[in-house]
Amino acid sequence: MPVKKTVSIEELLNNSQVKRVTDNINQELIERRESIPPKCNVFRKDYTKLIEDSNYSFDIDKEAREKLPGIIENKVQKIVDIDFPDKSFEKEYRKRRHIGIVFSGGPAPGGHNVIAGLYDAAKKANPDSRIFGFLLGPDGIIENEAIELNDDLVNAYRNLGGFGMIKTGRTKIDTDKKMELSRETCKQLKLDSLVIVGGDDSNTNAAFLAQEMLEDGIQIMGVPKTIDGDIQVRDAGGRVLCAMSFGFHTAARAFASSIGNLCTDSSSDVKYWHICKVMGRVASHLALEVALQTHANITLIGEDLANYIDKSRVEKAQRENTIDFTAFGMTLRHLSRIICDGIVRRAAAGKNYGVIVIPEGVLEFINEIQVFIIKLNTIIAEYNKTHDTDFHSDFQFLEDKLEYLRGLARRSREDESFTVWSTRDDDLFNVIPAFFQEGLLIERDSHGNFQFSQVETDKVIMGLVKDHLNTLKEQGIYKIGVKKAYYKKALEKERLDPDSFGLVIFKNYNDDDFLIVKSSIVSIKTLKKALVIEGVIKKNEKVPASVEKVYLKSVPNFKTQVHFYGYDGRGNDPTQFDCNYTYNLGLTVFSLIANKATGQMASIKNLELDFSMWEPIGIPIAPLMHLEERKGKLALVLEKSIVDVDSNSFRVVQALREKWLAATHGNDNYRRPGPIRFTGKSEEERPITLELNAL
Ligand code: FBP
Repeated sequence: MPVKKTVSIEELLNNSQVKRVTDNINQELIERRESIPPKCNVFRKDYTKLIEDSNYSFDIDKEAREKLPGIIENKVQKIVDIDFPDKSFEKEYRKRRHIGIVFSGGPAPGGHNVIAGLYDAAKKANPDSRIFGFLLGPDGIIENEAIELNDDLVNAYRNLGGFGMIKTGRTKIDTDKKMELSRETCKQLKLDSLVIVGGDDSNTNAAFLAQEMLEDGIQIMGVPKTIDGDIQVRDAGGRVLCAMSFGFHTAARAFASSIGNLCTDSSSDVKYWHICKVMGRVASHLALEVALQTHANITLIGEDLANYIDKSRVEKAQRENTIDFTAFGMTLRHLSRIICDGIVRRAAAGKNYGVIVIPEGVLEFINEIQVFIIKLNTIIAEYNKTHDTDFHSDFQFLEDKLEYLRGLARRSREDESFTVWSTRDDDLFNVIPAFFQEGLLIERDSHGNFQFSQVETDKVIMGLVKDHLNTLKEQGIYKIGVKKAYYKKALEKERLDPDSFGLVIFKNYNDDDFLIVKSSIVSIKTLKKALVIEGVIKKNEKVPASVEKVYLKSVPNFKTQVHFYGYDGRGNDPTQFDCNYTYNLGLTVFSLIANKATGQMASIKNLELDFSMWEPIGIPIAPLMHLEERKGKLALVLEKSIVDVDSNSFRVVQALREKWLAATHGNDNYRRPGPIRFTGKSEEERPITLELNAL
């Protein structure tokens, strides 16, 4: 026998094939880095100018007018190209600039292309212009931690996901001190302009910085980023100015690709319900898009639950001449009942498996939970303000926090005017499972937002679902339908008469193809009892093996697999749509800068249409601001856009819900979105919600 020579590990690692397959650089990466997204028509020429479009109007908040006087009169700006600029325009456009850019908040696929678009446009206008990337988010501005971007760095990240080039952070520039330090940094770097790529809070920050730095002549621009898809801007007349933040499409497609695979797996081994929590701090846009992409059996949409009215309760109250306030808005208990109903109906059709999509922010729309969140936000903010310390550092353990709340409840008994935490609140809070109490009390993020991604929303809901399913099982309501043909074959094999047994065991023996065991039969004992009473077997006889086997097939075992889709999709490399969208947002930002705008957010209209119809614009941020409760007090912020239950996309999902639940004998109606592809014709073009809503 020939002796096999073992190669040394050094030799192995030096082997060219080993080197090739273990290299960090693979083909997909090479293709992504080399690809330059197409430019919108207006950017094909060397110069662009801005035209104010006064057709758009906004309902301006009084507070915004007072706080942001320098930018409140900003208008929507349409970007148009120019062939022959005059000398002074050309000089201004091509002047040597220092531009800073920062990522703020959670990563969203496409951010690097915003930088690439801005960098390409700025360097094209003047190769001596310098672009600085602030490191680790707004902290980089406050602490003057920045790097100068160059070709190598920008080229290394073209069309790639994440915010790895300069990283990100969630710090908010929300104090005079931080504002002053930021201004200092901008002056030290001699910045002409600063671009903030972020969500609603970061664009809010951009507006305040724009106002603050107006007299320094430093222009501040925002770029709408967030996978949550909740920056959607319309004017007062409802005309769409920004249909979707960037990163949404990629994240939704990434989630849908994995959840679509779960639909395939689930309908193959037919034994699991897959519970998929998907990101979206508040709004359910991502869950809605996932529903459209995958046709999962059950998708909860928070905004839909908030609108829920229990008609039977309303009618009962009307009959009694009273008002039942608890009839408005969904409760956790009722929600679990709705999910159970879907599970039980599918089981009856022989499908004790499926896929449920739960948006991470769903609890925000459950009235009873919302009340707790608001109350606890206020309590924590009040505590921090009065004690000038941090609630979470002072009360590190759950028991300490609960004790503090108990103290507040006692205070409410002594002082009628103290209503923020009553004895009733305390009692209700104490019946919540400890892990959920802990979840509701977790540290708020730096913007004072409740961090839904840290709460096991799915565990809360599914805990109730499991409990109720057990009850339904005991009551003989939750049963798996057994195919009649299978039943007959099994009994005939044992030479038994299927009809005489069937009429005793099943409630629908003569009417259906899927047989449901009678609700009175919940064990082998009760099965035998029924057969004996009807005289099909004798008292001293055993239940025939085939009958027992069929019965056991009808007994459901509710098995779940729990998944969280969030950070994975957020880190995905961008879809073609997001690559093109973000690169052109970068070009848009430069056009706004070169045309002396400030306090504007870059946007592209007509995203739902063919690329040739995309229209870059600047949206004034200040007129979009309104007052909202943050950290226990009212603050001017950009409004988050939640799912509109009157929108086409929601109405379509609502109308197809029953079909996708597929609680019938036929096949499931899953859709296979497949993976995100960078190249190839089959790549999905744009979010389905976007297309539907634009119809
Ligand atoms: P942004 O709004 O900053 O883009 O972040 C959105 C998000 O991904 C949410 O979907 C999620 O709830 C949250 O960030 C998670 O935050 P963190 O990254 O701090 O865990």
